[in-house]
Amino acid sequence: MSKLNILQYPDSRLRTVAQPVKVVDDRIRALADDMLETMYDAPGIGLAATQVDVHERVVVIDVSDERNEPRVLINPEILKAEGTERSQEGCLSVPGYQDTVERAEWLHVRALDRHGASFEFEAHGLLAICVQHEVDHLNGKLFLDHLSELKRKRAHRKLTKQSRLTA
Ligand code: GNR
Ligand code: NI
Repeated sequence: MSKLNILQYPDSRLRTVAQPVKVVDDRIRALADDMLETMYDAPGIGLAATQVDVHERVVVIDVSDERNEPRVLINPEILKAEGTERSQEGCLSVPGYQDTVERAEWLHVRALDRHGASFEFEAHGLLAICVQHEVDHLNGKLFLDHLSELKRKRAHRKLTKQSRLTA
């Protein structure tokens, strides 16, 4: 297992649309394990392959308090979304900035597991928020894209000032 480098805003590679995984093989399982290690180390509740510069549709999530419920979602699809809720979001690729985002509150999701088997589940609460946040990453989208233009521009100025200083 190894820890991977997390791309940071405004890196244009975060805008790449990830390709579906064709075969869930040892390479994909090793990627998922490295992503889990990277997520736990960060620490974060989710990570999309896009964030580690791999443009394939792989997501890892653990929203448990004990950090002992790793989930691997390959080719995740949101089949149904209902309701809306607003909550505070942050992102490992957008360090130092948090803001309120509106998301669906309930999801029906289908994905492949680490053996390539299809499974479905219902998500609400933090899990639903996280699934939507990670699927956005696979589509080249960031939570900042859900903010008003004014807020997005303010965030951009703050974040690019920050990365000029740490570059
Ligand atoms: O660790 C994370 N926390 C979080 C909090 C609220 C909404 C979404 C997230 S996901 C984030 C990790 C991350 O950037 N995943 O892409
Ligand atoms: Ni993120």
